[in-house]
Amino acid sequence: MHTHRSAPLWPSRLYRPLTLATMTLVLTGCPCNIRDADEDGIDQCQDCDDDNAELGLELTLYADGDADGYGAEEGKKTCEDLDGWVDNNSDCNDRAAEFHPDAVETCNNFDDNCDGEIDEGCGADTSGS
Ligand SMILES: [Ca+2]
Ligand SMILES: [Ca+2]
Ligand SMILES: [Ca+2]
Ligand SMILES: [Ca+2]
Repeated sequence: MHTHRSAPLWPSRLYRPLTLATMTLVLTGCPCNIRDADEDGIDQCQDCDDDNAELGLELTLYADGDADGYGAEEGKKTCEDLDGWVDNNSDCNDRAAEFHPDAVETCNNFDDNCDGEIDEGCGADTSGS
């Protein structure tokens, strides 16, 4: 026994497609056609302070504890450059300036060049036994 249903399960008038404008607003969080008040070339949506041309895009900076030019993991959002902070987080050891991605790997049981491998190219693996 089968019943043929011609009506959909829910009325189609409940389904209201988003307009393009609504979607743009949802995706960007801001209608970004707003004029750049301080004329620093950054529109109001992305400008930290659209009344101050000195302040522009929001930056994500990472603390560089050992001052080797490479930051460590936790970034923070800021509108201005900060002393002791850099724009990358590629330092694998932010307490030792000799360890960073441009360092030369040496046979010292540390990952000098931050590639995730300790003493690669050092010949015999001395770990274990
Ligand atoms: Ca560092
Ligand atoms: Ca370092
Ligand atoms: Ca290494
Ligand atoms: Ca090493």
